[in-house]
Amino acid sequence: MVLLQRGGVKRILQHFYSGNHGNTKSLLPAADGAAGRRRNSTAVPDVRERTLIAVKPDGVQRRLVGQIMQRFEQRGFKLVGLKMLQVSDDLLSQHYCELRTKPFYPSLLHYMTSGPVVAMVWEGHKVVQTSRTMVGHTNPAEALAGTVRGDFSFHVSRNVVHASDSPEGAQREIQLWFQRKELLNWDCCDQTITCEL
Ligand code: IDP
Ligand code: MG
Repeated sequence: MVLLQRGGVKRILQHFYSGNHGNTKSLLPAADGAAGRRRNSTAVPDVRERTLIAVKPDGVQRRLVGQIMQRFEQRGFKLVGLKMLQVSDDLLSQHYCELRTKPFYPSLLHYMTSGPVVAMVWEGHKVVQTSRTMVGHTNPAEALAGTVRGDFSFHVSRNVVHASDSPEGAQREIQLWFQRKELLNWDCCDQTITCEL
């Protein structure tokens, strides 16, 4: 067995964090050189991507909140915002501004204000794209089994959950639904296990 001196271990860690190790690129920011200190969060911004997920009134009424949250936790994403609210018409009209001219818009507003919604912000590598895959097709009749909509719904008018559709859209929606102080920056203790090789 080879015993590594302290300096040697440090050099090897720096080598790995800097990405100079073939195909095994770290998803976390570069090390700052001091053991135990927080790493520079600007090196790989991708792990800080955020998305808005909301359990719609039908999902809350059907007590699906726990199962839906569990899927995001299980996937390894980090919860950074969570609240239950009765959504206002004003918030919804901004949230769904692109759908204002659709024939189903009035019934969509009625549906979304029919009871409480549980809104969440999840953070992680490619969380927007991955969440859309996990949530499934807008129309549950087209959604694959294994997706939230594919497992818990069958009609587009009651599709259980919302997920932002792009990083830009997510940013806009998060600002709409959450105040800055309602979002927490915290270190997940399993981060190096889920994000690094
Ligand atoms: P998305 O939720 O998958 O992003 P969007 O096209 O953005 O889908 O539509 C927003 C929401 O409007 C849907 O999740 C669904 O609740 C509702 N919606 C979309 N299309 C229809 C429809 O044809 N009939 C009724 N409701 C619809
Ligand atoms: Mg949408």
